[in-house]
Amino acid sequence: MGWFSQTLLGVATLPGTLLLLGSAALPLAGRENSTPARLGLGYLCTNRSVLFFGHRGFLGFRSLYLDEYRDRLFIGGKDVLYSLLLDGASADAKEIYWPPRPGQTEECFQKGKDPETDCANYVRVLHPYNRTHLLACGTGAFHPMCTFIYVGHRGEHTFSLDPARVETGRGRCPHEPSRAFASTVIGGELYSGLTADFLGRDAGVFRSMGTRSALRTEVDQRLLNDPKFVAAHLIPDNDDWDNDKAYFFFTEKVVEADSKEHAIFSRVGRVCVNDAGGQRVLVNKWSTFNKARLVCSVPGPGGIDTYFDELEDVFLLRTKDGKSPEIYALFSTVSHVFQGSAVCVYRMADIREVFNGPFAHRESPQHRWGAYEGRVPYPRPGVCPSKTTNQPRQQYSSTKDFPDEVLHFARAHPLMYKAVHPRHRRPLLVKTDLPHRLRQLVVDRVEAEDGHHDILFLGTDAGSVLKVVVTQKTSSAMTEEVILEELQVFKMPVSITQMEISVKRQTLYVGSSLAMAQVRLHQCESYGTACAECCLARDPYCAWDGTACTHYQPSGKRRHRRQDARHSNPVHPCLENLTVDDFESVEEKVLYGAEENSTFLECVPRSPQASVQWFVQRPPDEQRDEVKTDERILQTEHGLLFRKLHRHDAGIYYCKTLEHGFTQTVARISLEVIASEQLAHTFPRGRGDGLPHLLCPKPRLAPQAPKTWFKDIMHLISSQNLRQVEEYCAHLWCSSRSHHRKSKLAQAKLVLAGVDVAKKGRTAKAHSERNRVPRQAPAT
Ligand SMILES: *[C@@H]1O[C@H](CO)[C@@H](O)[C@H](O)[C@H]1NC(C)=O
Ligand SMILES: *[C@@H]1O[C@H](CO)[C@@H](O)[C@H](O)[C@H]1NC(C)=O
Ligand SMILES: *[C@@H]1O[C@H](CO)[C@@H](O)[C@H](O)[C@H]1NC(C)=O
Ligand SMILES: CC(=O)N[C@H]1CO[C@H](CO)[C@@H](O)[C@@H]1O
Repeated sequence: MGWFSQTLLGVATLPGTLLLLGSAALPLAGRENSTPARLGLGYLCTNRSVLFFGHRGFLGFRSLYLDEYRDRLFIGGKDVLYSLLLDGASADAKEIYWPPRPGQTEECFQKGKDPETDCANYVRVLHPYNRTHLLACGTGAFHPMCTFIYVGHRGEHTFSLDPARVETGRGRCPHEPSRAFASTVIGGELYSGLTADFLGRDAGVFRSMGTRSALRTEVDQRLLNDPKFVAAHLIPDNDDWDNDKAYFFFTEKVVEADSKEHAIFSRVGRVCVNDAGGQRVLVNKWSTFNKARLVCSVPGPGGIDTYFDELEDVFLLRTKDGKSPEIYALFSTVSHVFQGSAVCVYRMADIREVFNGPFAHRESPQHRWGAYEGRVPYPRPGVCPSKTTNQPRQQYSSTKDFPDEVLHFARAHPLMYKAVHPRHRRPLLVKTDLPHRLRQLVVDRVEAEDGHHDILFLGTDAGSVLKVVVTQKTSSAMTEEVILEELQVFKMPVSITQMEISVKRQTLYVGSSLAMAQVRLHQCESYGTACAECCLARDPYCAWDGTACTHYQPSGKRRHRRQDARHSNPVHPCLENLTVDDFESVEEKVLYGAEENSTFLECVPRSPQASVQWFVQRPPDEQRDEVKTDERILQTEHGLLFRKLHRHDAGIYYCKTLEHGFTQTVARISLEVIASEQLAHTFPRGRGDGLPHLLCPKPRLAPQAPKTWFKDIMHLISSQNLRQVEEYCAHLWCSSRSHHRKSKLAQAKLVLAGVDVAKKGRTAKAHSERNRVPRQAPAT
């Protein structure tokens, strides 16, 4: 047991509308015409991802630490911890069983918690602690506990827990298995933002472990009002360690809003790492805590902005010096009007400027909030004690030396007056009318032929990950984004709760409560076998190397790489191979249709932006004519549907796609029409009233498909739900692989050849379709 390679299904439908910045719905000045998203889809049944369910088949995944130094992946789950070698086989996984302490499960149950879901030890904290140990904390059946895990030095694979060294986890780890919280280890101390009591009311920012006395925020709604913590990070200010600060990203209920419109705001809060609390005031409490609002909004008509106030996730794109990471934040709306998500990017310089700016102030709860304009005591609250504050005349070497006046002011003015606005004052990405919510965000900055691109991986609450490339237009601050892929990582529609990226390994680690998945960042060969297709995919990870679409490495030796992520214009990079008379270049498939019955010639372009044209050649005629459609012959998104086949429909059908001047024949189908008289002989009575038919396109490696029945397909098509057809096919192909020997039924003459058109991977989630797949031919 351990890692399971699994099918990764591309999803056929375009996932919602991508609003380019300032689209019609949310207009912005100076917008450019939007380019529709192009989906580059993975193969139908390839194993691009590998799943780990743990040794008991259910992981209860809660935490993850990717250790690129030791080349290991540490996972915290329900009563369990794992250590996996990143390059090793699953057999190498080491496990530590870590259940609640004796008696805790019963106590948890007696206090009215659910024994199945709550009364276990969910490992929620997993951080590197020092050179040999990790810090791990678990909920301990609503009785949090922490311990150190010995993981050894680099090159070793040891993994052990000393049960004698388990200590309390209160203020370090939540009681609940799933309540939002954030933590990080800085200098052997744990910084955490959470609710620290059984009832989930005592919210605060805590510091514990290490040798200094523990600190926390005071219980005061002005400081934190029902917060939901999302992330915690150390971000140094400058080279002086004394100025190091821990930043917390969270949402909370609003106290300062003058209007009642927004009940929740997103915040960035920070404390000095060397905060020691006050001497007479704020004893063992933070004396340097400040917070500011994080704004992510889109200007709308009539000056009414659309706000994305619910912070979902934060990703730090680290710079070399570590002081100015770019902060990518994923938000969703809590508005009743529409559902949507947005990604905003913040610069540390802007965040610091807000913290250096005026404090928010109001005389009394009846007054309005304004900027504090009086005298601010020295050292200014929020400033860390350092060489600057520790001058011969004013010796403030610790927050314990700060005058009471400073601490009183700090306590009364935790909030900054100005809000932090994102780069360019607008989101990088806005997505609305999505079928599911975006929960997690990871960013990879990729060097490509034409400069760098930000690739966003967005984890949904439906087990999938969207891969989106955001490109800065050279001429302006405008951005353009393209959804490259939607990867269905988990078959069940579970929420993705954590994602980590290894650029070194070109792998994404995706966690949901069920399992943990490793997913390759790219699969360039899936974009097709032509230069133009590779370029049209616009995936900065991929480029045409002269013979195939392969992973692009900027340092690679190959000179003549062709790629165009910025413009999606294949004409430029793939000039010589554009206009090809390739009518005969694809393999011909034979399809039999019964006269007077309906039949379907499938052809799905690899890109939804391509337009499709059908041509037919009716022997002995040499000429290819464009197929004329009418109410009998319909051109659908997925192919040509003959509602009632005539004898004269027989011929060779060509499906050609056109995109950005790039034309390509993607299917060549020879349609033979079986006359009604003939048909009566071929089908013995009782074999069904339909024509066995393979509508589903065959993936490359798939074996012969089991027999499916035309009736089922027609039923699905007539239900107007082509997505169902996709799902049906996905299930058919992905589930039939192991059974294929048996299913090589003596194929009757009329079991028709599959239409092996270019439908690579263009399929959908199969999970919900289990019950719909007929095991046998339907009875008549
Ligand atoms: C799936 O991955 C495994 C391990 O990487 C490999 O051995 C196997 O051949 C792959 N299967 C396919 C169909 O690519
Ligand atoms: C790491 O921390 C643990 C727990 O405090 C301690 O036992 C161990 O000696 C430390 N190791 C090093 C190398 O400092
Ligand atoms: C064009 O096609 C030729 C022959 O098929 C091939 O050798 C060459 O590499 C192709 N060039 C590009 C840019 O795709
Ligand atoms: C599947 C289907 O529509 N089958 C029909 C084919 O045509 C014959 C008569 O021409 C019908 O009896 C079948 O039901």
